[in-house]
Amino acid sequence: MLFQLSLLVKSMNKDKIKIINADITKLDVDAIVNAANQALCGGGGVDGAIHRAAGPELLDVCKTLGGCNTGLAKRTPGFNLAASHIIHTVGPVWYGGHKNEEDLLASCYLETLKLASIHNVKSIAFPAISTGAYRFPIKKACDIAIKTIVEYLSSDNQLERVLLVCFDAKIERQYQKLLVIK
Ligand code: AR6
Repeated sequence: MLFQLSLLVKSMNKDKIKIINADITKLDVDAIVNAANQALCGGGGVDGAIHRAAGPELLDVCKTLGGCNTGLAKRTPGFNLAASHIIHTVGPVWYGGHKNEEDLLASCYLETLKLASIHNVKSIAFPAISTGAYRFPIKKACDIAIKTIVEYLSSDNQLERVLLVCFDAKIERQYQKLLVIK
């Protein structure tokens, strides 16, 4: 699996994907992705950080969106952020792998990328969705993130830069293993 992914990554335009250690709220990209909950009402982790940095208008707009199902995505403006767009996606809670969690996580990345394309986004930053409060195993989550992004990029000409934002050394190491570029 790891080997296949590495080959796949090597066969595409690798420069488009970058792994960075950063606070996602500080990034100057067209869109940042929020690992939200179904109510889209703010929370802890990256969701809390994004709401604090974007300002209270974000919650006001989120409240009008009617929530978001797991595996889907909704867009708001970035308000006080440098990013023009926030794409809120709801990752699955990990229940041991018997509740379609892997497909739902892949769907988060895919639906987010599709929505980004609709809004003409050229640069986007993803946190490691579901790997915090939702307890998705890190290796599986990183595999799914990279595989889904790489597949999407292979048929998309619009996105120029995808940042995989790490807040945790284990996640950074896992992404680095998958994106070995020699
Ligand atoms: N920048 C980048 N990544 C971050 C940041 C940040 N500022 N803060 C945390 N992370 P989590 P989930 C990383 O728990 O697992 C919320 O309460 C973090 O290290 O934010 O999808 C929501 O409202 C981890 O790798 O999201 C939901 O209820 C990753 O972001 C629930 O948590 C995701 O961790 C969603 O849980």
